[in-house]
Amino acid sequence: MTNPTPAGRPAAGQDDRPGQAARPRAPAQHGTLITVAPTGAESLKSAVPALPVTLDELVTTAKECQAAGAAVIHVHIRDDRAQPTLDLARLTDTVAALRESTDLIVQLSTGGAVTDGFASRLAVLDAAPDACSLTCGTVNFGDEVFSNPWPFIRDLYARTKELGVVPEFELFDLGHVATLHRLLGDLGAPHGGHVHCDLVMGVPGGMPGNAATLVQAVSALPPGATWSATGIGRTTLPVMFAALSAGGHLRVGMEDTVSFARGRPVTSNAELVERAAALAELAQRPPMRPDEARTLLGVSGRR
Ligand code: KMH
Ligand code: ZN
Repeated sequence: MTNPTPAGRPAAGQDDRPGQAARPRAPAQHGTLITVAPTGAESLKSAVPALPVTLDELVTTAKECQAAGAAVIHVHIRDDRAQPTLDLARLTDTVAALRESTDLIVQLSTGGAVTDGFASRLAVLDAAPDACSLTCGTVNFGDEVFSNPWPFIRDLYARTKELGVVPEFELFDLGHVATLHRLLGDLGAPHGGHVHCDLVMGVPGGMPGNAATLVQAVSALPPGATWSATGIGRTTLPVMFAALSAGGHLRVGMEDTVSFARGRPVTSNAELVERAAALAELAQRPPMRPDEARTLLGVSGRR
C-alpha cells in the first residue's frame, strides 16, 4: 500500500472511500471545451440553406452556440455571393462583431479554402483574432490537396508569436504530429505558453475517424498538450464518443458535418453544440465557460 499523504489522505489517484484498499481511480475530471466551426469553406449555401454565411447569420449562430455551451468559435467567412473569402476588412469586421456580441474566443481559420494562397492565409493574422488554426502538414482533401508545406507552417507559427495570437494546431494525419514536434523544437512554445491541438479526423485522404486512430494520435502528442477532436461527416459521433472517453475536448459544427443523423440534415449549429454539451454532461465533464477556456488555452483578455 502506498504511504498516506501528510494530511492522512490517500495520495492522488487512489480510492479514499472508507474501508477500501488503495487502488487506482480515474484521473481527475475536467470540463469540456466545445469549439463550434459553423461554416467552413466547402459547403455551398445553395445546397445547405442553414449554413451561416452573412455576418448577421454568423453573429446569431455564435450567440446561440455560446448559450448552448460553446466557448470557442472557429471562423471561416463568405463574400456577398456566399463564396469563401479571406478579405482582411471583412475578417476584421467579423472579429469585432463576434467580440461585441459574445464572449467566445474568436479563432480565425488560416486554412481558408484549398484555393487560397499562402500570402492571404498569413495575412489573416492581421485581423487580430484571439486565436487561429494552424495546420501542421499537407493532406489530400477529397479530390483536392490542402497544402501546408514546412516553410509556410514555420512562417505562420512565427507570425502568431510576433502578433500574440494563440495557435490551435490542426492535425489531419499522424505525420502532422511529427511536424508539430519539429515546430515546437525549432521555435519554442506558442504565445500563451500552452499547446492545444485539434484532431481533424475522417477527411478523405487524412487519418480515419475511429477510436483506435484517435488513441494512437493522442499518445504521440507533446507532454502537457490538450486536444480536441472532430470527425468529418459520418465519423462525427464515433470521434465525439472516443474523444470524451479519452479525456479530450470537442469540436462540432456545420464545417464538419451537415447531417445530424442518417437522412436528417442539420438545422442549426446550435443543435450540434447542444448534443455535444449533453454528452459532455453525461460524461460528467460539463462544458467550459469562455473564461475557463481562456485560462486553459492561454488566451489573454480582449485586446
Ligand atoms: N477548409 C480546409 C481546406 C482550417 O480552417 O484551418 C482547411 C480548414 C482548416 O478548414
Ligand atoms: Zn476550418
